[in-house]
Amino acid sequence: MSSAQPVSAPSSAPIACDIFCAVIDNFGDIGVCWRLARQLAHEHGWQVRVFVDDLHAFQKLCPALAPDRARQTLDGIVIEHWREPAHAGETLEVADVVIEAFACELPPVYITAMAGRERAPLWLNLEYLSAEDWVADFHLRLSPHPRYALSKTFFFPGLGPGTGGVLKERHLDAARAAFESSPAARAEWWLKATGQTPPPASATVVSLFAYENPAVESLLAQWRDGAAPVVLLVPEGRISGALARFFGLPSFAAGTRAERGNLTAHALAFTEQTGYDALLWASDINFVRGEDSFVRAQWAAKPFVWHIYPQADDAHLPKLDAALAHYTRTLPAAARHALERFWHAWNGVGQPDWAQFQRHYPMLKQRAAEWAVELARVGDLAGNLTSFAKSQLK
Ligand code: TRH
Repeated sequence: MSSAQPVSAPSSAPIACDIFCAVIDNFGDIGVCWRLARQLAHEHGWQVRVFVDDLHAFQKLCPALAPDRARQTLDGIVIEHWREPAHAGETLEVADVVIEAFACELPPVYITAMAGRERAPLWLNLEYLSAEDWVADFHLRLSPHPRYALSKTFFFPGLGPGTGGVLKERHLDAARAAFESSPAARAEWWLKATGQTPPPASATVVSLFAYENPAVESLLAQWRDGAAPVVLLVPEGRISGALARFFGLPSFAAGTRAERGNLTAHALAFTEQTGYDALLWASDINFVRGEDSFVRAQWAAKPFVWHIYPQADDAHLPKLDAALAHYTRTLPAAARHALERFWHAWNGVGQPDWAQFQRHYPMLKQRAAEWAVELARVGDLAGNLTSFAKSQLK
């Protein structure tokens, strides 16, 4: 767990910030909130408190957390177990900046206290990430409260100019460069994650973090029967059952290693959040899902395949295409189509064609590196959020 010191100490008292997070499912809600909390505290010197309703999901990302404690401090951040919708901590000290993550609805008692505060806090609704064009128009729009003299500002993450951007720690590129340039770091990572030495350069290393996916069986078979070796790294989770079925095993729990034809697969333990990036750096291609791992794959600057969070009525498909439009913008048509087809197949439309995807690998790799530079121009979300907050709190 990092314990970085604030790099830019604020000139006066630190800005106090409360983040409210309701875990809908999986790890993305708390994953995004915890990453943001750490950046606000460690990079911007804010005094952060996180209210979260599911400490068990949180503990998976942050094993140092005690899931039975109502209040604790970790990494300089106060964590409150948000036990019921009305709960708002022992005291009603309203922060300067209040972040309502993903429209989770603040406790009514807290909103009343916000309205009663001598100076109204800055109230931000942090939205889910979408790459769609409308996001830039809605970013920073205000929504006045129907009863109180309070307004909520919509803060939209995004992949394009005029949006809030996505989270990126200041140290991230340096950490990646250090890992990638150190054979010792790589060897140490492989030993810890798989108990093995790193595979030879002739193997394609693939990390696989996904929801249950009907396309996985076909893909596993293509890897098994392919001309070149594939080494698959699978953190324990929702896709593990499909791996077990494919290999005829009772389970595919952490520590399992299985081999068929040209495919070797390792089941990995789910690591704490700060350890996840190294898995992306150690791989040639990353399968990611949801929101936070999708962003991390972009910063890893390797070709990746996104399993988007499925929504009713296929509402997620335009979002998938909007992300593809950004990511593939400068790719030649053949490589762009191969990537589009593969992403679509991985999200239920068509069949994945690994050989076609692989053919364009060098081009996709180059684009992944360029895209990471382009995306960084939108600015880091925590930095964009703190600049906005400072402009409002002046
Ligand atoms: O877990 P996700 O699917 O999360 C979500 C939720 O479903 C949420 O409700 C939805 O709205 C959102 O997606 C869009 O995927 P995500 O966002 O990638 O979060 C996973 C987190 O888990 C991320 O912070 C990385 C972390 N992680 C680890 O800490 N260790 C690991 O070993 C792995 C594989 C992931």
